[in-house]
Amino acid sequence: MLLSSFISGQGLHPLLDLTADLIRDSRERLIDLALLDLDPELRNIYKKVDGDDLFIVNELHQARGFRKLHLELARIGSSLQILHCVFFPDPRFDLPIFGVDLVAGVNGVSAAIVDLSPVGTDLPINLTEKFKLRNDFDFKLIRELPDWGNIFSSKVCFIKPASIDEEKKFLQLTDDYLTALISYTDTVTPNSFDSPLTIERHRHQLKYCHQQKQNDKTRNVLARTFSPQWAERYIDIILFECPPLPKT
Ligand code: BLA
Repeated sequence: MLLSSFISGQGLHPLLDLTADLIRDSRERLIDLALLDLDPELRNIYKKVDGDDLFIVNELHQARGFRKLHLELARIGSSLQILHCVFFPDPRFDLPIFGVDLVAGVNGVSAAIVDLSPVGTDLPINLTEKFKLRNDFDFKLIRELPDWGNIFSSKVCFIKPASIDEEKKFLQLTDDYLTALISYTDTVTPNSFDSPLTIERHRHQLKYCHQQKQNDKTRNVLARTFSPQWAERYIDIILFECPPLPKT
């Protein structure tokens, strides 16, 4: 498979393909969207293993309200496809962390999770009420969160889609969360870097990254395909890096 066709989405499971389109379209609505620098070696990763083409494609941006918008599409192993996306807020803004992870194998999507994760005790009430975010999801196969998943909100949806209709419903939910977050972002005015509120939100982002790093399923897949050292570095500097707060 050509890298160009992979980037454009061809050869991906339709739910991953449509979710990537949705994320890219939503990202375009953010103010001051700009590309973030990334080592070219980590932007497009390609490897051939036992005749299989492996790709990881990373897109990294920033925007008003967000220190890092990360979308990753990966084909790892002969049949595993992954969409990973996290919008990390600028801690000066009272915004939750948007995250979505889709894992597809030979038997379709096995894991689909989407959340707006709090960076305080709970999600901002103005966000949940104004946008009527609900959590009475109607999916057949609700999956149980692992122990490290205590970072997610009460609005988290973690399922194995049971049909194409359920895949569409999950895509709609992802759209609802992104639309709510982006509209809400425009209404938020930032605090200063040294505000106790900013420091507390930064602490929650550190915790989010720390907990996500406990996900051995991600680590094992990367370690098997590349190497344990490579996997550790990739998780630390691309997936869940959380730099210290700037002084000004
Ligand atoms: C599960 N993540 C998984 C699984 C794999 C990966 C193989 C198991 C699938 C299954 O149980 O059906 C692999 N995910 C990856 C890899 C990358 C990735 C290799 O993103 C990146 C290169 N994970 C996230 C984010 C969330 C997340 C942002 O990266 C949530 C917003 C959640 N993934 C998540 C959860 C599980 C999972 C909760 C289930 C873990 C478990 O059941 O123990």
